[in-house]
Order: sequence, then structure tokens, then C-alpha cells
Amino acid sequence: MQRLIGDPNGDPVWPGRAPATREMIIDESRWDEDGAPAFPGGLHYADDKLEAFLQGSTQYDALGHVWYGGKIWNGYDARTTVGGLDKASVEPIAERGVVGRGILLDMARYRGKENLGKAETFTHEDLEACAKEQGVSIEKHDVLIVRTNFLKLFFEQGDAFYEDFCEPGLVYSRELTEWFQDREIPNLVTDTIANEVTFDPNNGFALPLHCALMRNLGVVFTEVCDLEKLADDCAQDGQYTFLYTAAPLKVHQATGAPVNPVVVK
Ligand code: UVW
Repeated sequence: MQRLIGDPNGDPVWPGRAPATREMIIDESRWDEDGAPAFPGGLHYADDKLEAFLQGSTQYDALGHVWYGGKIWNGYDARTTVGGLDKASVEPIAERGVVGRGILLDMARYRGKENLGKAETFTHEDLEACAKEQGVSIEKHDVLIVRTNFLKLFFEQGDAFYEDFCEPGLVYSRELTEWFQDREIPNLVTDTIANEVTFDPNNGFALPLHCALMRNLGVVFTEVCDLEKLADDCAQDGQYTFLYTAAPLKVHQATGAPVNPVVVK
């Protein structure tokens, strides 16, 4: 479910971030150069380096990634983020990983579309209706995996994708927040950059669900997942639940980290 990291064609990223670049440090062309190291037995090897925003591909957000009112998740002072997250970094998610029942909610297919459009919203009631149509029910502690196929437009449109940038997604309401809380949903996974409608159509706020779900409830977010193969598979066999497993890279004090979630059906 991970998109490619370091692909020259780039990866969709939040405005202001840049796609990862991978640089070849040594390969067969370098071993003939003057000063190249020599190893007994004629050993050669290839080595490379990645320069990447930690949230510049398929990734887990740390719980301390977003806040308001000077407090991050669990009431910690937001100044604990200065110079690196002393609290609520990605490390505990990396150490323990996430394993549980995953459920794919294919909102694009449910709405009869190839992909959801810019700023298209849906609610927890739509998620329930989608599950019902798929013949499954959302259970307590399920990892919710929501497909929009919106990032298809990034690959089709290039830079124009970022004009009037507003992704489709869940829209904030108190009822939606309580719905997540009642079900103790541990993890929201989507194929968009922000996991929610970027700007709330009701009040214009940016990313209110990052605040309500991540900062206030401790729901972890997995973003920029490639759900296409999984969605095709589920549509084919009609089975929309599976074992979901993921552990992001363990990066000290980081605000997020790349991950390749794997499901077992
Ligand atoms: C921001 O970092 C602002 O958003 P996201 O969590 O979607 O990457």
C-alpha cells in the first residue's frame, strides 16, 4: 500500500513539501575510478541515499504532529515540539506497530465514480452506508481504510492539481468525532494527503479532524496510501475486511515516518 519513494516522477505531497530524491552514491560505474576502494576478492557493491520529507510519501503522522491552543495530544505543552518532538513523536507507533482488523470503505465505488472530486465531502453516516452496501459492518477497534482514488488526478494533472487545492474527505462534526470515540477507532488510513477535506466547508478551518481526532482522541493517521490493488481485490471477492499490519520507520523525535502497510486476506 506504499507509494514509491524517490521516484523521479514524484509523489503527491502537501504544498510546501517536496518529493523524496534518491541519489546513487556508488555503483558499477564508480569502481573503475581512481581512488575507488579495493576489497579482497574483487567485491563491488551499490549504495544510495534518500533525502525525504518524513511526511512526503505513504506515512504515519505522529500524534504530536498538529495542535491548537498551545497543547498537543494528551495535554503536553506544544513547546515540547521545538527542535524535535520530545513527546508524542512517531517512535511509539514505530515500536509497537499497528495490527488489527482492517476494513476497506471504497467511497469512490460506492458513489459510482472513478475518483471523488475536489472538496467532495462525506460523513460517518456515509461510511456506514458504504459498509452496508459492501455487506460488512464497522466494528469497534477497526482500522478504517477509506478509498477516494483522488490522487489519480495528481498523476494526470501535475502542477494544476494544486490549483484551488482542496482534497475530498471526511468533514468535521461533533457527531462524527463521537462516532470515532464510541468505536475506539485506532487508525484512519486514506489515499489522500490529509485524510480529511482540506478546508472545512462549514467554517473554512484547515484540517479540523487532525485536531478533533488526532490531537484530541489519539486516532493515528496514515496518509497517501495506494489502495488501488486492494480495492480491486475486495471488489472481486466481496471481502472487505482483513488483517492490517504496519510499522513506520523508527525516526527519533519525528513528526511522522514512511510506512508500507500490508494486509493479509
Ligand atoms: C500537514 O502536515 C499540514 O498535513 P498532513 O498530516 O496531511 O501531511
